[in-house]
Order: sequence, then structure tokens, then C-alpha cells
Amino acid sequence: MQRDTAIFDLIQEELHRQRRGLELIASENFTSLQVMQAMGSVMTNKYAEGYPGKRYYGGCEVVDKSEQLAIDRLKAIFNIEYANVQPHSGAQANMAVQAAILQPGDAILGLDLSMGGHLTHGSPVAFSGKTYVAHHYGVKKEDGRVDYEALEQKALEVKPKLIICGASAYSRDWDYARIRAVADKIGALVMADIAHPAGLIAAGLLNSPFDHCHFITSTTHKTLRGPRGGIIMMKHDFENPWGHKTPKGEIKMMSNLLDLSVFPGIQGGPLEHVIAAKAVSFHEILQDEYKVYAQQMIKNAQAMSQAFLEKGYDLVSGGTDNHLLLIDLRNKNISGKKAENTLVKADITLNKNMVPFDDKSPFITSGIRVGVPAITTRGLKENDMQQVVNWLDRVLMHADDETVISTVRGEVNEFMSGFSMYPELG
Ligand code: DSN
Repeated sequence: MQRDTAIFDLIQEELHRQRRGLELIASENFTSLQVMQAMGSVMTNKYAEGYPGKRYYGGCEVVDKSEQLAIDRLKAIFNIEYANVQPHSGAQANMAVQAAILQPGDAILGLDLSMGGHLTHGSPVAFSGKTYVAHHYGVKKEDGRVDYEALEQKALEVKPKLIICGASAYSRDWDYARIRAVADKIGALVMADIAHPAGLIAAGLLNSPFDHCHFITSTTHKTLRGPRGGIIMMKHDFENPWGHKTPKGEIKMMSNLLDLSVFPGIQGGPLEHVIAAKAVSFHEILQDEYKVYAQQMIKNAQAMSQAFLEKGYDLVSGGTDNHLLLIDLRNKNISGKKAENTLVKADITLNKNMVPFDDKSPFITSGIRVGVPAITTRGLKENDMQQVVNWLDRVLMHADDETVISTVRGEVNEFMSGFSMYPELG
């Protein structure tokens, strides 16, 4: 068959784009070569609907072992009893948990999207907001931190069956115990979506939700540095307090409900090539080097935060506990959209982001989100963060000056050429 040069040329082009730029999108990372090799393997050819040992197809004896390894390694990372590694994405993981325990029209309570929350936590444009009656809590205007008192008041008022914590643009740690205490008052269950900080939690650098939240979901491609995908976890299995009837009778245990909710509830054949790659990344997380990486993410985020503050940038909540910063650009007279579009011309990628109490639309935004997982993987250290912030500042303060932008781009490219990336790929 004729080689598809069009796509392979584009893959090469993307490799060069990734190599030469400063990647500051907080939800992106660079996997190891062996993670990519597992993903681009013959595992992609296999149909394996079902779970290890209970499949609807023959020939699953090998993928059974691979999927079981992924499950066992994930359980070892977080010291938990239950893991499902089949969700194709974080959105699918969240959908599966909600579909397992809720009925259409049930009330849920999650962090408002405009305050750092996620679409799958009850946004009206997503399945969660369309299927369930979604209520939201927010952050406090004075310090940008989750308003736990308002959360409690709202929970007592609307009595959600599920409280969701976790965010995609929140730079502070969570008080999971406090949220569980609220949930217990009203008999609600709690789901923590740790897609962003999962790697820092795995390394023991942030509060752990596992003792407090009934369900924990995550993606595998952000701070966990694995392939693109989702996972669902529970520290302990337990009986569904609301019972659950299926055509085959009542199902009591949450582990069964969650498995059934992923397949056949919302997905068909699992992506066994991605699951194999998840297993490889979980193996990497269990090594000592991963902890060093996670610690470096924190050091880099702290150093970056300090450098931005010294230049007068307005960080939401005044700083960070994790791997990202949310910056309100209103005092710098540039919108998030213009910042994103200008920085990309200097080979610096990040995303525009609404900030709490934003007066601009999600297409414009007043802020940007800056993350360190990818540059930390490249090998940048805390001493490099001042230079990174200097480049961002120069571009943002000269957003209409093509000479400045192209000079910064040259400096960024030259600097990043000193951090080798996938040398095996030529
Ligand atoms: N899109 C992810 C992020 O950028 O945080 C969340 O789904």
C-alpha cells in the first residue's frame, strides 16, 4: 500500500512544533517514548468488549493480562481497591460515574465553569447539565478560593445527590474532608475529578481525596503523563445507598455499577492500545524518578508564580499550590484571547481562560492559564522560570510589535533546542 506521506509529514511537522516551543498549556504533557510505542502497537487491532476474564470476544487472553496490569498498577499508585481503566476520556469517566448512580432530573452540585470548573460538572451545554438539574458553587471574590460556606448552604438548600469537586482552572488545593462532611449531612455522594492534580496527589504532594470522596475520576494525560484517556477509582467498594434496578435485577455494589456504566452503559470496545499505554505510564509513576518530577513541577510553578507577581501580574488567589497559575490580565490591558493569539506567534502556547467574576465572554476572556507539567518534562528547572516569564511579559507588553514577537520566538527556539525531546525520532 502507498505510504500516507500527507499524514506522516504532518506528524513530523507536529514533532518539530512541540520541540521548538514553550508548552504552557496546563493540561498537556509529553509522554515517554515507550508510552507512545504501546499506543501505536498491535493492541489497537483487538476487540475486547467486557472486562479481563469476562469478554464478549475470543483471543483476549493477552489483552486481559495487559488490562489487568494497568488496573493493578493504578491500584498500587493510589493504594485503592477499585479501578476501571477503560474510559476513553475524562469526560467519559465523569459521565459513567454520573450515569451509574443518578437518574435524569436528579440534582448535582459542582464548581461553576466560569470559576474554574469543568463542562462535565453540570454545564448547561454538556450532557451533565442537560440530564441532571445542575447547581453550582464558586470561589470567593476576595481571595479566589473555593467558598466552602456557600457550597454548604447551596447543598443544604438544593440537596444534590452528587457533589462534584475538582476543577480545570483552579490553582489551590482542595479540602475534601470538608466537602464530605457537607455531603454526609444530606446523604449525598462525592466525586472528585482530579484530572489536573492527579500526578501531584500520586506523589503525596497535595491532599488526597481517596479517604473522603466516594468516586475519583481522572484523565491520564495531564500531570500523570500517560496517554490521552480516563480512569475511575474508589478507595473502597460500597453498596449503592439508593439501590439500582436493571433488567437482570438489583445491582448493589458500586464496583459492578461503575463497570456496567462504562461498558455497556456508555462505551463499546475498550481501546486496548491506550490501556496498554496507560499501564506503561503507571509503571513509570511507580518509579522514584516520578516523585522527583512531581516535586519539580511544584518548584517550577512556585518560581513562576513569584516571577509573575514581581512583574505586577494579578494571580487569581495570589499564587498556586499545584502545577498551574490563573492570571487575570485586566490590569495589563490585554484580553486572554489576544494574549493566546500573540504568544503562539512566539512559539509559546497556553490557553485563554475565564477568571472568576469575568466580565468578558469565554471566547475573549480576561485571563490566561499557565501550566508547568510539559516544560518540567522537557527539563526546565526553577531557575529557568524567570526567563520564561520575561518572554511572556515582553510579548504581552508588545503585543502589536512583530519585531519583538519574532525576536522572542528566536530566543525561545534557541533555548528549547537545548532540551532534547524524543531524540530517537530523529
Ligand atoms: N480540556 C481540559 C483542560 O484543558 O483542562 C479539561 O478537560
